[in-house]
Amino acid sequence: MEEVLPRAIENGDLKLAFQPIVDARSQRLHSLEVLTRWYLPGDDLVPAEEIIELVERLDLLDPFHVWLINTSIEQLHHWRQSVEDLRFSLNIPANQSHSKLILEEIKCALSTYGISASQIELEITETTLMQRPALSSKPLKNLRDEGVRIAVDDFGTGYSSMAYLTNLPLDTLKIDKQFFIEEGSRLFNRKVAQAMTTLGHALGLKVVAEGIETERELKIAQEIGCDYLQGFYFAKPALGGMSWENFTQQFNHINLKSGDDET
Ligand code: G
Ligand code: MN
Repeated sequence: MEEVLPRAIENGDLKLAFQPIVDARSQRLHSLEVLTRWYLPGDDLVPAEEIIELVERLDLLDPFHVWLINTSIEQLHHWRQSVEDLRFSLNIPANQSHSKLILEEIKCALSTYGISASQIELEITETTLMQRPALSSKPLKNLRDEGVRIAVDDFGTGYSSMAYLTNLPLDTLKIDKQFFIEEGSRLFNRKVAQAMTTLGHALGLKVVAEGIETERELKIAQEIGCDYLQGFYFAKPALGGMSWENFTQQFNHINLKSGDDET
């Protein structure tokens, strides 16, 4: 795999999958999270965490992110002909040293297709964000000055400093799926998810509940007051490269009338 990854990026063997994020009240489509998929010959799927781990180890972060940004924005351009205000969320740790390249690449791809920066959100895991929080602020501010939104991903799994969380330029808090997937300690997780939602709102952020798989979990996340919902209840991540009409046939319980749900 180590030998083939650089070529996989060049040859387009990496694919993008997209999973909807839905407005909690209207159940309208809010945006799509973009996820990387790599199928080896024989159709074996390399787990996403392994791709990222390999990309980092082989020092391929730059070419990988250039590929990810350009391929995503090209897909956004195609689907935008069906949904004008479509938004994408990209998993890119743009608080780190290569943030300048990321910003330039995003600006360039957006201008090629005439897409607004406000249609792009970058998701950065809580763990990555808090590794060197003092250094995160400037690159994130540069991105936000361009209009790109910033989300904290997998919130609740890392070690957030409340002081930094208050000061970093952020828009969205994505509460990790483990707090919504119902198993055993449901009551405890519900209270914790509620507290995290309150915290997110106190910080002026939009709150996304990840891992919504059932109608009960949907109800809980709505009662708690999450703004947006994501999970298998609505759709699993699915490959792009097809018409919007065919792609959205894989959605469940999503209101596809064009959205006016703010931001
Ligand atoms: O770390 P991040 O939140 O970006 O993770 C997204 C991953 O979560 C994807 O790989 C996706 O397949 C997975 N995922 C999305 N929705 C659900 C869900 O409802 N249940 C479970 N178990 N996993 C989910
Ligand atoms: Mn994510």
